[in-house]
Amino acid sequence: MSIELQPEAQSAVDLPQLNRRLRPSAKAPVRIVHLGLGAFHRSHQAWFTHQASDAADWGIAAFTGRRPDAALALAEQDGLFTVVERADDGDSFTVVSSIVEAADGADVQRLAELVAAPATAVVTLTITEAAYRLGADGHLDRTASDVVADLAVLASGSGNPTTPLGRLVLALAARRAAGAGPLAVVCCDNLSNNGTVAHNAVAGMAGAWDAGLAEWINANISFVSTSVDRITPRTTDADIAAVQAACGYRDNSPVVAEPFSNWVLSGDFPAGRPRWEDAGAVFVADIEPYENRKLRLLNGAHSLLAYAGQLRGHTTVAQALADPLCLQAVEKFWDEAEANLSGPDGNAADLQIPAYRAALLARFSNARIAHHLAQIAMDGSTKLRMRAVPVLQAERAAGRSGAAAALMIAAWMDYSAAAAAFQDPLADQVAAANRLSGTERIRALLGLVDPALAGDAVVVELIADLCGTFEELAVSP
Ligand code: CS2
Repeated sequence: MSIELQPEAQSAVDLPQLNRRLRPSAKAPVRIVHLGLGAFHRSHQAWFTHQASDAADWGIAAFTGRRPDAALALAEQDGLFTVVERADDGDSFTVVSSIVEAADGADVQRLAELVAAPATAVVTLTITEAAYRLGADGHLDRTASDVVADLAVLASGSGNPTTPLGRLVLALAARRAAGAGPLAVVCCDNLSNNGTVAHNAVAGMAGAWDAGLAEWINANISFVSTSVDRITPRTTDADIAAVQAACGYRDNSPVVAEPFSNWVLSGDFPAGRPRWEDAGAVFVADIEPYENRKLRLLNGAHSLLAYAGQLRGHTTVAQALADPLCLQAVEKFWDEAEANLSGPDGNAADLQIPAYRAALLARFSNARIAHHLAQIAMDGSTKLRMRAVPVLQAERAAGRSGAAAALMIAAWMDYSAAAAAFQDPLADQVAAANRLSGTERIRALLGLVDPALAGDAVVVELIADLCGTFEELAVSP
């Protein structure tokens, strides 16, 4: 009797692992240091760098955030990994070789060594919106407990900082001491004016430690603003198995992304940069119109779907969008957002919003991308400040209610009280606010997102009325 082996069972044992022997590719010299080695970095900045015509000159040393796992896995493969571009009608696979060193973020000494190296020209960041530790005034919150702890470490001159900001500040101090000159810090997190935010956070942290370092940073470090875009869900075991089956090798770090990708950048690169434009990156003088379009239309709809969709019992973006109640809420929010967007040179038509909206509907509906709402729901108190608050404020200033933007905030509030696992930098304060009731609860929760709005009785009442809109089904655990 013969036994037929399943192809997966065979491949798990027999297939070779992806590495630079299996796929020979020279390691480019490190000229980019990245903080925040995760799926998005791999599908976006690493992918753009890999596609650049001068890729052979630009290697990335990527550091993880809290855990070393992603670096350990990637290091086993000499930095190689597969980008799976998942379209409605099938997958395509690219082995990306731009990451030449993957390191544990806790290895601050290596980080400092690389940032201080004269060859290093660019530091890119995907450290999450919340990691910039901005207070409601747009400046570094020096009272945040991890900021306080890192400042104490920096002041003592012994031990290692644990926040990405603290680590970067220490590394920049090493560059200053080495006399290695200017470089560009390129923020790739979804924040309005993200270059300014990164500047305020880094210079704020440096200044609280050493005024001379802050001055040196202001004079030598260019903070480039960017709008980054590529839907990239977390990699699953099924994705790993799919790569194995399709590519004939084992890859412990593949990343699945939509075919669409976009990168708009604005700012100086005093020590040079790769030709990212070869992969479609766009360099502009005024980034704000593009950034606001992306943050409010794409990310705003994402947050709305994350809270409304989960309250309605959905798990993924595509599922939530197929629910007419969620779709209607998104369309109404887009109408409000669109009314307050202005284009480059004040010409809103240049932003091609109708086409952008249609494209977003198509991208969100890609059911082959399982983009989990729970992943998007994280860190809502920070995200809503960029995604809902500016639209609500603009609508109020124009004499309208801003009800669609307010509904996003109301859905977040409902979700914060119902979610089995609520992840947020202000989770403790949110839990405390949720122990209050009625208007007091709404005001306290709103105060965590935007204190000024919490002082507006009309807005508080509007949000109180909107709470409960989506709570027809319980949040799935
Ligand atoms: C999402 C983004 O998780 C989130 O907050 O809105 O990660 C989004 O998928 C990307 O910005 C798309 O470019």
